[in-house]
Amino acid sequence: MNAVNEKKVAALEAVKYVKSGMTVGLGTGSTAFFMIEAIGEMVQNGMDIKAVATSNETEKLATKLGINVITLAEAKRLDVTIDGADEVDEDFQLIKGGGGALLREKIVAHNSVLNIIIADSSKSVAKLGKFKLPIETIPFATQLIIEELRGMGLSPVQRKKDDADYKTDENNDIVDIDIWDTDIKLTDLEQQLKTIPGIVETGLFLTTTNLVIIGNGEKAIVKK
Ligand code: ABF
Repeated sequence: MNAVNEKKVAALEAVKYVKSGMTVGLGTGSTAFFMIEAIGEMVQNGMDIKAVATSNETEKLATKLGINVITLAEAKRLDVTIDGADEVDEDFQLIKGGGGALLREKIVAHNSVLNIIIADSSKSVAKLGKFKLPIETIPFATQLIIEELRGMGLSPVQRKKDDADYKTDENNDIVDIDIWDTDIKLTDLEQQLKTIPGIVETGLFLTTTNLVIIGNGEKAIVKK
């Protein structure tokens, strides 16, 4: 079973948790794409939901599919958020941000009652870090932050897109770091990074997730 089908399988299982009248957080990325498509169909069939998008790309897709997209301020609290991940471990700790949406994704997750992560089987890992950890930084500080991260032995690389600096929806930079060889506890690493002025957010989602749905072949494995 290829990854695309596994993404679909996970997405279709996750949307079972969406009920009429709910306010739903819509994630970003290719797995979230299938979830948003499925919710679009549910709306076409009369389901009444409001949605908050975690990126401009997701907002565009959801609006095109006829989903009622509102702002986070209008939503206040979300009933359920469904999102992808780059890596998920057995303790539901995630690396996110490969798609550059980590800041809004973490804000939406923080304001959601139930957070569901959907992924194909390749994202399920024993240890986080094979995927480089994205860090969102304020452009004013990015170069000095890179120096400081280099001094911590984290091999920072500023993300590029078409030879220019990649910019997030908030017009910030992304710096990808290598945490594979660090033996720092992830919670301590998150704390250390967040004390560096100019680092807005990290792609470590250590405590936000309630449910993980992994597409494995034809099956959706639901982990609570
Ligand atoms: C988004 O989904 C990002 O945080 C994460 O990097 C990405 C995973 O993308 P995909 O589903 O395309 O593998 O939430």
